[in-house]
Amino acid sequence: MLTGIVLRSSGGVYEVETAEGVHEALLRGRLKLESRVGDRVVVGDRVEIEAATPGPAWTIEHVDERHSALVRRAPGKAPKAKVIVANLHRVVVVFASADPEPHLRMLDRFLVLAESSDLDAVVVANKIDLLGQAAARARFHVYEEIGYRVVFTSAKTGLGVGELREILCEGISTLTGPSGVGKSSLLNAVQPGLGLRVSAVSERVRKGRHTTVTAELIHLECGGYVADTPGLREIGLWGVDLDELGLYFPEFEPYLGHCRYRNSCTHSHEPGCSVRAAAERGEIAESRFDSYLRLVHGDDLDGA
Ligand SMILES: Nc1nc2c(ncn2[C@@H]2O[C@H](COP(=O)(O)OP(=O)(O)OP(=O)(O)O)[C@@H](O)[C@H]2O)c(=O)[nH]1
Ligand SMILES: [Mg+2]
Ligand SMILES: [Zn+2]
Repeated sequence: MLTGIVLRSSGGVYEVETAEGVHEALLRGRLKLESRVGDRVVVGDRVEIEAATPGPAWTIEHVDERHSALVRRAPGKAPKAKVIVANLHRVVVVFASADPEPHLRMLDRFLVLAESSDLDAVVVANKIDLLGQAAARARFHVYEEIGYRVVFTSAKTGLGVGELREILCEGISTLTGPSGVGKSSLLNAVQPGLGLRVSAVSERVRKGRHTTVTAELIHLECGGYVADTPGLREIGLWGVDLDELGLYFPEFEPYLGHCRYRNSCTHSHEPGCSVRAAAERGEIAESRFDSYLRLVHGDDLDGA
């Protein structure tokens, strides 16, 4: 029996990194029947594998309980969870400063997803060679103001890549964000020689598909693990309750509990709402409050 971590999977075959190298393993029949949230075994899962006799194959005999997971709502009508990565420490949300234009409302949703999963979140503003430092900083300033670490990078010029590398060298991170923002390009810059596939934004519109198609976990030379994931066109939240949503906007924190309807205020229409008053005074950024309201009013929340 060997213990290891799942690096990637395709067609029911899992690549498991163990102290004795990487083995390909199949899921044991019994495990296939067990119900787990989302997929049975995903990238980042800690597993025990055993050599099947006879033959060179290995089987996954046991999957450890996950200490964390990045979970989104699976596309489709029926409410279903999809686990993107298990056992991670942080989410690195990558947006481009330009090409594609950053949709900050979507960034807010990624951040809510990270907060609700109790994961550290770092924002990366890539392609600053296209927009310039000053303009990119102005654009993402609100996130720095509310306490997120924002790293300005260019996979093309190498700017900020060292700073990103330092973050990724510790623990398990996941790069996530829309398609074409340069997630794979950044990882290729962080560790030259990785050779992850990248392709031009205009190309992919023509082909109508993403360049990275499945999540895979990369063990960096500096020690950390990082998952490259396919870009998401939309991000459906999973496991986020309406009455908890305010907790996932860190800048609301000083005002929560000061609303007239203290515990039941949804900060949308109630009189005497301390959060809305703060937004009206400009202490909470308009764009962020707007993102919040859209989540409250929308049908974006699962089970709502
Ligand atoms: N100018 C500029 N172009 C970049 C930068 N980073 C990436 N690109 C380009 O942007 C395009 C998309 O890059 P990818 O790395 O494939 O993007 P991705 O986020 O991995 O996309 P998916 O795998 O589809 O999710 C490629 O043409 C890259 O060369 C950058 O910092 N500056
Ligand atoms: Mg990619
Ligand atoms: Zn309120």
